[in-house]
Amino acid sequence: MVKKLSLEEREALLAELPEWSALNDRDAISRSFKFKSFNQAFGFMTRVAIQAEKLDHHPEWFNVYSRVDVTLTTHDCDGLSERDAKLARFMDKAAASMG
Ligand code: H2B
Repeated sequence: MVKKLSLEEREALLAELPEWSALNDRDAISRSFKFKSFNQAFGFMTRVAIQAEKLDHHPEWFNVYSRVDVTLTTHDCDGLSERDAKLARFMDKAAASMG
């Protein structure tokens, strides 16, 4: 069973990842990524998809042209877990390296 993040852990996570915000209506975090082109957005999604399979942890996301809106939550614990933290960190790094 996956453990939900404590209040302290959530606060630390949001401080560490300032581009992400907690949703009001769900126990989840979200971020909107903006790229220069569809090609970059899809390249980002491809990298994240491969990592998501490795981690066995998958994003909810929505793509329009060069924008990718992401929501992360852990269905197995019905809330936020360290798995979301891991994937969010990976996404931030991948997006920063898209050039
Ligand atoms: N992704 C997310 N976001 N949350 C989960 O709880 C989850 C997942 N569980 N990907 C995994 C797959 C699980 O369903 C499989 C069976 O390992």
